[in-house]
Amino acid sequence: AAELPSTALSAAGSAANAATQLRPAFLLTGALSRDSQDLSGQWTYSKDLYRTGLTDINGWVAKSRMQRYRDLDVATEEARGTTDFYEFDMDRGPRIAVPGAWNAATPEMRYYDGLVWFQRKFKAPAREGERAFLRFEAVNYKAYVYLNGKEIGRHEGGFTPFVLEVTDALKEGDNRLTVGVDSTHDAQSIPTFITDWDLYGGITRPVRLIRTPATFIDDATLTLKPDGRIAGEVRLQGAQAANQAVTVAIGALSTATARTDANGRAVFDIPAPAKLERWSPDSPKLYDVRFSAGGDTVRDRIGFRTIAVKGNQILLNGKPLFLRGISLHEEEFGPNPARNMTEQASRALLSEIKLGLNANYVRLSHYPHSETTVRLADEMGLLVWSEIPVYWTVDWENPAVLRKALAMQAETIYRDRNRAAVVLWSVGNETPVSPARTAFHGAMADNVRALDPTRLVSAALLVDRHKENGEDVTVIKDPLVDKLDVLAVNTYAGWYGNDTLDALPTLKWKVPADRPLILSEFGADALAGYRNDGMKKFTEEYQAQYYRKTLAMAEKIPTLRGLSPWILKDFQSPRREHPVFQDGWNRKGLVSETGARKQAFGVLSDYYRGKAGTAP
Ligand code: GCB
Repeated sequence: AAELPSTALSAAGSAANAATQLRPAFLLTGALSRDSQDLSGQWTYSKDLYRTGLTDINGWVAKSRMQRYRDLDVATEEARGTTDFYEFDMDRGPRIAVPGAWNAATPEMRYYDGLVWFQRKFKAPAREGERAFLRFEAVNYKAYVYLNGKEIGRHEGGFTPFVLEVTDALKEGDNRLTVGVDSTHDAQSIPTFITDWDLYGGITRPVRLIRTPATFIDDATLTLKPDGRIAGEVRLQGAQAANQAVTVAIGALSTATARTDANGRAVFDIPAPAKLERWSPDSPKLYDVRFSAGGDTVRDRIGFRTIAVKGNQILLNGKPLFLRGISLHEEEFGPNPARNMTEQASRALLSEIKLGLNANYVRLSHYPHSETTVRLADEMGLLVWSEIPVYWTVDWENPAVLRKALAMQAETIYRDRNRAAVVLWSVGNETPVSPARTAFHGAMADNVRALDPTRLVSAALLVDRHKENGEDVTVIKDPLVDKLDVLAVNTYAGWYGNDTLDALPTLKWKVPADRPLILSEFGADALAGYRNDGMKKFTEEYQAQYYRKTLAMAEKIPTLRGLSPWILKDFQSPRREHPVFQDGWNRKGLVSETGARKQAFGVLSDYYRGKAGTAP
């Protein structure tokens, strides 16, 4: 979906069809193993709050004097004494580190929400017969990409990668890359303009210039089948893509060859390797895999495991599993975060989860996290729940919005489907039940299954609490459950309501007996260091006791197969403006934004230590 999605797709449309339509023109899934030029570093930027660089108000404003993407050096033009007039100069603009959100660039940029132009120059030596692509790992939220003054493509969606071919636009020597980034969210964006986290703007993840041979491997994937065989698919693009021999080598385990069809697609069905070591959180074995075809090779490190649901059990490699997890937003460190997920930051967060909390699972909320994080989860042994930000309210009736959601889902699945860690695709979070919303999510669930039948589908649902014969009963009243493999609910009894904490273990849960359930969220705010035994909200004591009581409640749900409480770290949220306790931060973290562990951290860590190794 390198283009802004435009064609409407009816919610009733065939999912398999949708899956084919949703394949982006280029994926370059093996990008990280390829010959590439990292365009990270200092770029210049120019604010454009009125979007003058993009709009021409009936010719009233001469657009050319505002077009930041023009291939010219304004200072040189001025020195030449031109009569043309420019109201920008990208070369002399302020500097900013890419990747990274602009919010940390200067105090005035912290709350800037709108269009910003970014530019950098780079040299690209000509390479005969090769193709060139720009791969953006994420631009939040819309991107308008120009190379040497020419529009190369656009993209919508702040957390997924996109690839644009630049073979013809690239020049020998200096190239001028300009990217307009619009962070504005509206009623038709995903997410919309209301969330409970900070909507950062900018080129938030790395950008690379990638070279490939004329015919190249665009996509290559392997999965372990339930019978122990390994299924694979490789897609070539280019003039020589048809009828090519493709080879895959899985470490020293196995080598297989297949030929591409007329569309450049080769499929593999590899006999069960005798000595396959399966991937699991306890033993996150990854194999070095090499795919080659013609003159092209891509590498990946792939783990092999199965995931399934049987009755109300979740089975990993055929064995019942309890998901000892936590929810996670991307890193926000200190008072002026830029949300740039470095490998070091990601490793520190995942270590705190795996080693500090004794967890085997992480909910990567509420959007696809960086590729670095998902790859580290593979390497370190943490199962992953992955979601796209179809969150709270979305314009359910609008086919164009559905199409955006499906495209975003497809980009996520194509990016991560070689990651053994990822076991659950979620199609939504806390969306109020209505027929239009259920049809929307249903289409998403069908789309996920068409794109990836090997993983489980879930959604974080709202619960319904009512009195039944004098008892306080919690149920899931949501027709979407029919579309899900694993039920998941967010519950905040004891925090947002008036429940006393002692009441929590007495609440009755009436949930389907034949389906696994996860508590995808529960949590309470605490300001790190605020201590008081009087069980006041926002104290560490209250949060710790809330965890004890909620865990006692959870123990009584017979189909409970996992937990991902809300949340590892305090995170910025413009909705949270209590001046004493919040000050712009959601305080439900088990650690503060600077990493200080609160009392509840120990409660959950002890609980998970006790649970480790015990099947439900
Ligand atoms: C939720 C949302 C999450 C919020 C959390 C809260 O249910 O899914 O994004 O941050 O509650 O703190 O209220």
